Amino acid sequence: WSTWGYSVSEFRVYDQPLPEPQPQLPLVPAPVSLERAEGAFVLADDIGIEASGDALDAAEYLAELMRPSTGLALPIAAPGEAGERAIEISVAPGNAPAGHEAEGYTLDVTAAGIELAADTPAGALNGVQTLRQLLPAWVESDQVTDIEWSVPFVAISDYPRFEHRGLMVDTARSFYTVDEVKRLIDSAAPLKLNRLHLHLTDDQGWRIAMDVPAENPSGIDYDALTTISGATAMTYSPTGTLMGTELGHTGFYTKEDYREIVEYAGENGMTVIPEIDLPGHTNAALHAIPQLNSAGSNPKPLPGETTAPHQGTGQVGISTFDADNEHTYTFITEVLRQVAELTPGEYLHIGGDEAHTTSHEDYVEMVDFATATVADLGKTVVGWNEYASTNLPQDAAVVQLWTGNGASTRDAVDTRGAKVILSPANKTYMPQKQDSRQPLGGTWACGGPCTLENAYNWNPATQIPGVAEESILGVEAAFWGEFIRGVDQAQFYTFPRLLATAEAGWTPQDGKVLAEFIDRVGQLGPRMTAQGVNFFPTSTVDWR
Ligand code: TNX
Repeated sequence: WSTWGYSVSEFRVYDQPLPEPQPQLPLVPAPVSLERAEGAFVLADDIGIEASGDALDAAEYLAELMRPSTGLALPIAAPGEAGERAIEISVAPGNAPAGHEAEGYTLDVTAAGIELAADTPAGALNGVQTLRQLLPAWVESDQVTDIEWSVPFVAISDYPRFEHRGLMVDTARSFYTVDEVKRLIDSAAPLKLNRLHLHLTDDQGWRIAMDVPAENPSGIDYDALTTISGATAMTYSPTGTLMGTELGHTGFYTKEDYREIVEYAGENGMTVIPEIDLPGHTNAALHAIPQLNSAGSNPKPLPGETTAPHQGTGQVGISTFDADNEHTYTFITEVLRQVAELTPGEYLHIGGDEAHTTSHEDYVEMVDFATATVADLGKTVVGWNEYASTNLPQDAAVVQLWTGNGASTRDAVDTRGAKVILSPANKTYMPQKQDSRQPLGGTWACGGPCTLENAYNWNPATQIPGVAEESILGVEAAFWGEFIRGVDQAQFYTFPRLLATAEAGWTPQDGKVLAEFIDRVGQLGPRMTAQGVNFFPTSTVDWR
């Protein structure tokens, strides 16, 4: 008895406190199925990573993540050649949980080693992100850290609830450099988010370089989009007060820059979805291209101004292309063609929101033209929910819902076979205040603070009455840029609520328990700190 540390007389069965619930592992999003066993696999100098099938990218991603902090060599070897105790990553048919081949994986950690198995490289990367969260938080450090590197024994079988788990970044109101976008990708990828939606154009700026085509009968100077409107940004509110704490950041991506983002996102399991917003939110294009300014185009000068188009205020719904101007269609065709060329992914987003100065008839004419153009380019079109009222291509359109009761979105699902991305403002709008300690941001979406709990407590399958789970492509956090300047502020508003959106996109509804989520978020604090993610210290979370 003495080896157990107590004597028989101290051992009272009935008045002992109940055992503490088993502490949760710090996994966000929570996996579909997780079994734990007592003990942990301890990494040592002799550990190597074995890659079989198409697993090399995942193996290298893991090695590059672990080498700086562990100081281990972690050589990558062929199957069976990394010694007795290895991390084995296998990509082969039949590995993933049945029915979840695209992104599912299994992860088994035992005394014998670590085995990660998936059907696809995307599934293997998802498993790597889980393994990452099972390693000590210091794995996020870029300095060698002298601790015991261990992974708890687990058997995990996992796959996403939805195909689309996105983050939208508004680069138009305030610009993010390529390095800043990479930092945002670095902080989103561990959450298994797999789509990066870049809002590239708006009233206040145009962020993607376009070439002047060889054949250019309309004489449009496409360079001016960025030489003129790549040098503007969101600055003041319509009443002239400074939005945010500093002037909006200006800039634009060259095509080279943009390809670099697409590639980096791809390495991190994220597909880039570019958005060219039209026919509203087009002030920056109207400002740069004289041919687009004709009788039916807007904006009008704002009160107190004498010249149009105006730049740089937070006013929305002021601008539109002119449906009766042939250059409108030449411009849309050329821009979408060049953007499609830059886009290996399946989707092209054409905005379509808040065209408040456009008649419905003109709106439909321009949006129908744009959606047909995207279809001709071999891409699937995405647009904000306003565009659900147009003649969307059959079985080839995605509606991104941000506002309203979803009636037109439901119609588009029923009559056009559209799929839906859910970005309801009151659940997924990141620049809204989390609590009153956040100085910037709006409160309109939630009628008060948009709390972490609020961002967690919803069910995508019941969000739009009459639109079932099968029609939901996924969820997306929308990070609008009126108030926000740079990555530090971006993360301060996006984290930790982005964790709630990531779990809404991944974890089955019956696996979601708010109290457990809040506990796991608290456990991820040190990890985000070590990674340099400037998260907001939400007051309801016990941050460790
Ligand atoms: C509405 S959401 C917009 C954006 C703003 C956002 C926040 C949507 C499709 N359009 O232009 O940035 O509200 O103010």
